[in-house]
Amino acid sequence: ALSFYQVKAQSATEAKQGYLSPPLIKSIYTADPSAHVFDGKIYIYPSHDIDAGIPENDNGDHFAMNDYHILSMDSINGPVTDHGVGLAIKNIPWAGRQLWAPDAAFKNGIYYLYFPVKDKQDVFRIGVATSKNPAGPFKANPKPIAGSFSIDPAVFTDTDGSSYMYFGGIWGGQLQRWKNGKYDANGSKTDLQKDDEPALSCKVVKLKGNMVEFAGPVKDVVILDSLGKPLLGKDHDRRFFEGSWMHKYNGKYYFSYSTGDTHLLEYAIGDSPLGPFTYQGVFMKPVQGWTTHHSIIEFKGKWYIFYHDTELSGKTHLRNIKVTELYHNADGSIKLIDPFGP
Ligand code: FUB
Repeated sequence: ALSFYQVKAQSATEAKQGYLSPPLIKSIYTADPSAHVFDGKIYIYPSHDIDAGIPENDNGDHFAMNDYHILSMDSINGPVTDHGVGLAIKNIPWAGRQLWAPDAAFKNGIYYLYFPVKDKQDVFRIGVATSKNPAGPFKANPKPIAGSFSIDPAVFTDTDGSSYMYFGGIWGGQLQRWKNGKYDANGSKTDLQKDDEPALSCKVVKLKGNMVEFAGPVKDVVILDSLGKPLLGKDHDRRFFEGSWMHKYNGKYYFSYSTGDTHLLEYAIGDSPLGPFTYQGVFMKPVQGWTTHHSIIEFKGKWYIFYHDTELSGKTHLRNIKVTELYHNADGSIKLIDPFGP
């Protein structure tokens, strides 16, 4: 059997040759692109992949990143500027290892960079760093956000100015080890291991106006199927794994995520940023590489998805970010994207 983080059908050797889009930057490896429009320009907050010489394992230890580079673009097909190191692990007082997928937000003249990293006890927490410049450099707060855990923060600010953080990831992201509200170091390495019970949910929490604290309790992002039933643990083709994102379109809230071991990007729609959400389907087929992680923005009247694959390296931990247009159909559904398209 293939190992956990091994690339399957979409491996470098088996991948089809034609790619829908080219890498946005070739000088460094980048992944997990969280894109935002700040000051009329696109800023991208990706992971900065490196080869730390750590063998692939089921825990994702080979994703051993040490810093973030912030990128920007004036236009979708224009040049990409690398603003250099925006935050380094050595400047995060509480960090141990593995700077994983970040996100950013803006409020009242301050930019916020949210990042997951393992603390010195090897437990993933979410930290926050601030800057007056969207390109950084960012200064990390001395402690992680109180009450935070797991990985992949995605911060969405609604039209009423309220901000919400979605976060979590199972398997190497440790979400399953928090099932009783406390970290269980001896807990499952994968998921709840209860196939016929509801799958673990992504988490959501409202942020205080200061953007650095949770305003209330952490809640489940409930995804129901068309019959109103929760997705089950065995439903690896549909259940949440990691890499959440929220966008609002025509007054509806689109919660999107990766199914991880089945390598799909999927979405669910709700009437509130807190859910519940109704499962809709796949909107992006598997990319080359094990992980798939995206963000969605509107820019100058069009919608775009930023994503990654492994076109440059063929290695699952050395990824490169890409962008392509995303279309909402007349009925509100998202048109399926094939990364080897058109
Ligand atoms: O980049 C490290 C991890 O891989 C991210 O946090 C996940 O979403 C996956 O892309």
